[in-house]
Amino acid sequence: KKRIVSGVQPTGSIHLGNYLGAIKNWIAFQDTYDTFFFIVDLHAITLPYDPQQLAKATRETAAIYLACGIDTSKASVFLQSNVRAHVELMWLLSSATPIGWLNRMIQFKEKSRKAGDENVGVALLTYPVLMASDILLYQSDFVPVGEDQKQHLELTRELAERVNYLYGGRKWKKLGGRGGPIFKVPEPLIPPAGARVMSLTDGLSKMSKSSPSDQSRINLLDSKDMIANKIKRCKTDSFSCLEFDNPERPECNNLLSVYQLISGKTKEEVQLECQDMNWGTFKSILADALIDHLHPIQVRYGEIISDSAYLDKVLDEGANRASEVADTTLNNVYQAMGFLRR
Ligand code: AQP
Repeated sequence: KKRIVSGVQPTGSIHLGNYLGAIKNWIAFQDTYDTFFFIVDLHAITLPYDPQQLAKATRETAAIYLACGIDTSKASVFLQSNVRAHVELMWLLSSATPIGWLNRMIQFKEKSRKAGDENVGVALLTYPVLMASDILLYQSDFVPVGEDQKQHLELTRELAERVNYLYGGRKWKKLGGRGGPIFKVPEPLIPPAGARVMSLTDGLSKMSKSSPSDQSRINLLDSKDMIANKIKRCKTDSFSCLEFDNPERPECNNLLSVYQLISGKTKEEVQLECQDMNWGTFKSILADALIDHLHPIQVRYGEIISDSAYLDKVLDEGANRASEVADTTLNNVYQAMGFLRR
């Protein structure tokens, strides 16, 4: 089976964008691929954060994965920080990463500009090296990536090739290794069109955990009333019918796309069903569809989060399974780079 790894940061509450753009796709992947889904808690400390919030969000995110339908008999679910190899490999990879590669990262430039110099730690710059470690440890074939992570995956690929060139092949064989490439070079898996969910208050920016306005997103755990209220108040326009793909109507395109993804209908079906509706009618249909879709997830979430022994057991087992694969890769890298092992 080909392998896929992916994760979400526990930096806030999981929203509809994380669900439609990532977690929901994972459910389909777990039947076809060998899947590793982790909660990327180590990435969540690259900007100033509250430790209590991190602990809470980490458990919540794990419970949400399971509530959404990640099946631990098929997928490995674990916390990134529970598999020590992630940080260890990161150090080894850092030595092979030219600093210029990191300085060029758009996300670093944007986030550091926003955060201000005082708040920018070294980890914000080296974040892509940890991400490379997350992926390369598992010899992943594919990594699902949104637009904003494409540049980081490209760096991962370049780094894999560089390490293979510097330390792999005959040089590694001379050190007692099997020779050949150390890392598999992963391919991006571009998610289905329409999976970029935009803010409810501005159709041109993406729905995001870090937006200060809770009105801008539907959180997966929002109550029925909150969902209805957010959809009722979300930004629309004054055109008379509803349509996809009109660049002058980003909010309309976004809300129709969300309805399409949540209802499981095709774009054509949604277009036909909704084109003559006014905003009031459509909004109430959309709110109901969201509430109906999220309700069973929220019920399962309630059961899982209140059973901490179960959640701990799942995460323990996931970390053990992941460590087996990760440690094999890590030991190979140590050997190829010339370290003597106990
Ligand atoms: N709006 C979105 N539409 C579709 N997919 C999205 N993802 C995030 N936002 C949307 C996808 O969710 C996965 C996990 O993302 P992450 O936790 O690594 O952080 P992020 O991409 O930076 O997402 P957020 O929630 O918007 O966080 P902040 O506010 O910190 O930037 C990824 O697969 C991502 O593509």
